[in-house]
Formats: sequence, structure tokens, C-alpha cells
Amino acid sequence: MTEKMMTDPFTFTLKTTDGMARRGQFVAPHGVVQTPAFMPVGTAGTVKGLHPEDVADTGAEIVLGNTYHLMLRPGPERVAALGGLHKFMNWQKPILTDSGGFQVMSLATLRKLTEKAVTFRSHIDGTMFELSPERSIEIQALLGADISMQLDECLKLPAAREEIQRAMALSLRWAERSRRAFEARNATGYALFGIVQGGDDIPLRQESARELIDIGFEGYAIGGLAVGEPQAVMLKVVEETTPVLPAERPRYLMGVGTPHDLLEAVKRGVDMFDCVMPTRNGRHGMAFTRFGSINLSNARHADDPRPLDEASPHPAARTYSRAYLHHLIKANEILGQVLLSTINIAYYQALMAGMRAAIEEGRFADFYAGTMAGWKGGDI
Ligand code: PRF
Repeated sequence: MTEKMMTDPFTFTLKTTDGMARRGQFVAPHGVVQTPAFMPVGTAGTVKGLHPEDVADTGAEIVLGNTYHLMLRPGPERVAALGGLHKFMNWQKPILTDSGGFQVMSLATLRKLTEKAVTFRSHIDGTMFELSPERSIEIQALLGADISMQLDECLKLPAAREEIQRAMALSLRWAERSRRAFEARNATGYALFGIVQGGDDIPLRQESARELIDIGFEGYAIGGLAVGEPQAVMLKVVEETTPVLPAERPRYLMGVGTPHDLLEAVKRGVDMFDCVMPTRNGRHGMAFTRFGSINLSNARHADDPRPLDEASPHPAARTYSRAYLHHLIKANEILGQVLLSTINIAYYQALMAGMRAAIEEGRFADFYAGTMAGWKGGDI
């Protein structure tokens, strides 16, 4: 299916598997998304530096928005009155919104967490806010998100087992309240994902996954990773969690990661990702390519007439010389940040498209080996 009817339910179809890797698609109110998928981060109603048309031209079929940022500014009631987030930011394809819990923990000050809600001081102007599971669902509905996320508590690692257990149990109680609030909306086609927590403790992770499945969600996220643990720990948690999750629902690894993380996580059965890395690192002069990552602020690029990748499917990676990109970054020109953000998102999308084709054709292992070998040509 390529066309989407507004009355269709949210569905995920698993088309093929290759080992643990999965090739699927989901149908959301604003369109169809092929998986494994990477979602560029559009925190404050914009994928920083890119026109929405340029985001779509990279191959992205869905972007992520943030409850936390949009509740502080410009306010979800205002966005709703202006026709919802899709219209506000001129992005007509699906949007997944994060619930706010993780951003409160990483950005807000004076946080106070109770059973009922998290209260915090805005990092923008100091105003106090309260975010409960119910208010998070309400905000995501006001924004018009195709996929909403439950409110959860994400700890940094390392953390004590009792603390991990406490946050996981609270997240489960919030999952139940989020589900109830979401059901009350009666919004056909829209989806709510539960979030597995449990730190680096495998039994807690599996308990969290099983309890979420009992509540029942359209999809399941793995949260609480890429928070300070080594990659091997993250991958171990992923590979011990995905087998517990239902095959017929999408799995989303939140806030991950490097191209290598994506390759390893798809291999272990993950379908969706989001990360600021392609845009944030791009703004700081880093290019992600099939040769590995390249730091364009390095002086050795100053006289290099070659494009980043003459065989890239995206014109920006084929057109501009490394010398020009080096110059733009050194001169702190906006265009340098825009071009590298675009090139990086396009590379992430090409990597996902490559993985999707490889899974379909039963050659994921070859694709994995070839991609890993290619990255050895990078410079960091
Ligand atoms: N929870 C939520 N959002 C997130 C995370 C989480 O655990 C992460 C973890 N890396 C990123 N974004 N709600």
C-alpha cells in the first residue's frame, strides 16, 4: 500500500525478516512509513536548518517533535488553534512526538518527581510547569501527533538497581495512566507507544516489556539507553529485550544513535530510531558518510576539491567540495551547517534504505560486513 486513507487504523505490517532484522511498514494518519526507519529530530517544530521539503528530499518519511519544547514555547493550545503541528511547521507526513519526561530530566531545572507528575522550571524563562502522564497525552493530541509516547522516567547510567527498579515501576504506572488517557481520545489511526525501562538490568527490562504488553500498545520503545553506558551494554539490553516484544508491533530505540549503532540495532530487531546526531554534529562540522565520519573543520580538507561522496544519492553530498564545506564551517557560515545537516540526514536515510533492501533480499549479513568495511575509511 502506498496511499493512505484517513479512516484506516494504525497498522504495522512485517513484510520479511533476515535473521533478527525486520523489514516492515506502518500506516499512520499522515502516511505510510517504511521500516527500519530513521526519524530526524524536529524538536521545536523544525528540523534545525532545513526546509521541510529538504527533509523529505533526504528520504525521511517521519520526523520527531518534542512535547517538552513545544509546551514551553509556543504552547500546545496555540499550535492546536493554528491547525496542529503538521500545518504549523508545513510537514504533511507522519510526526512522532516524545512525551517530555526525558527532556525534563536533561534540560529543566528544579525538577520534582512525584507519583502524580513531574514539576519543573522552564530552561527558557524560569516559569514553573507540571507534566503528568495525562497532560502529556493531551499535549501530544493538541499537537496532532500520529504517534504519541507515554510519559516515562529515564535515568542516566550507571545507577543503583533499587533506583532502576523504582523508575521502571513508576514508568509502568505512568504507562497505564497514559494508555487510559489515550483511549479516552478515541482517535482511530493514531498510535501510543509504551516505553521499556529497566536500565542495564536484563530481568527488569524483560519484566518492563511484559507488563507493557499486558497493557497493550500500538508499538514498543526501548528507552533509557544511550545515557552513558558502553555500546556493548546497550546492544546487550536491546538483544535481550526485542525477543520479548510482539513480532507484529514496531520497536523503537529512542535517541539512538551513530550509524554503527543503527546497523547493530537493526541486526537485533529494532524498526525505528531518532537522534540529534546527524543535525547536531553536522552543525559542528562533522559529516557522516559511507567512508565513516569526517571532521570538516580539520585543515587537511582546505585544498580538497573532492565532494564528500560522488556516488551519494543526495546531490549535496555529490556537489560541494570538501574544501568549500571546510571553508563554510571555518567561517561559521549558516550554509555550512545547513549543508552538513542535510548531507548527514541523507546519509542516515541512505543507510536505512540500504538496510531495508538488504533485508528484503536476504543479504543483511553481507550488507552489514560491507558497511562496516566502508566506515574504516573515515578519519575519526
Ligand atoms: N524516554 C523518552 N525519550 C527518550 C528516551 C527515554 O528513555 C531516550 C533515551 N536515550 C531518548 N529519548 N521518553
